[in-house]
Amino acid sequence: MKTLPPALAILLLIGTLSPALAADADTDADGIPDIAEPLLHTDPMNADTDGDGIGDLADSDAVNAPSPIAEGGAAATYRIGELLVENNVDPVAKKDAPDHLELQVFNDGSADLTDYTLFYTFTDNDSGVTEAYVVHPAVLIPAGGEARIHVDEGTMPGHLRANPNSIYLTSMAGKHVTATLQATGQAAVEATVEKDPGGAEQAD
Ligand SMILES: [Ca+2]
Ligand SMILES: [Ca+2]
Ligand SMILES: [Ca+2]
Repeated sequence: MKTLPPALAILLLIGTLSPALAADADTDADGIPDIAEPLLHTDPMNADTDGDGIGDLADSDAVNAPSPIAEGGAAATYRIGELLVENNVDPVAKKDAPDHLELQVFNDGSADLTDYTLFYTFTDNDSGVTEAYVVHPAVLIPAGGEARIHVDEGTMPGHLRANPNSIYLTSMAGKHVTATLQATGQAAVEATVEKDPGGAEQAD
């Protein structure tokens, strides 16, 4: 028997139980009602939550993108500095910020870095479940300088939208987190960090 993508199976179930709910709002127009996206751990505001090019409805693993990172390449002219997943600080307000993925990138090259891919993963230490996301941040990393990429509410420059139904936010377990960055033609650089158990905390 052919297995259905998880999204289709859930939609069929909801449609069977409640035809009215199945026709409910679908903000990102990906074919999955807003009310069903949390059940799939997908984002109601993103039609391709894991960024792998396959929409949430058809994606057999909608929050686990295959790695887009290529082997080899020229020596990287960039490197990852800090990789934070908790105890974030708002540098402007100098106050605690809600926990989120934050990546500091140094550009040791002579040209601004704009065309690069970020691949990040969360693995739940209790369940062993892994989520993986591909993003192409529109964040310029100046030649000889640095920039910070935030994955959170995504409303400010340098900030990308986080999936609100990710295990990063919904599981209380500790997590192993990886971030891999690659510019076209150059070797990838990777960093890892452990997130303590207790879930993602809001700022005090
Ligand atoms: Ca939707
Ligand atoms: Ca979606
Ligand atoms: Ca996808």
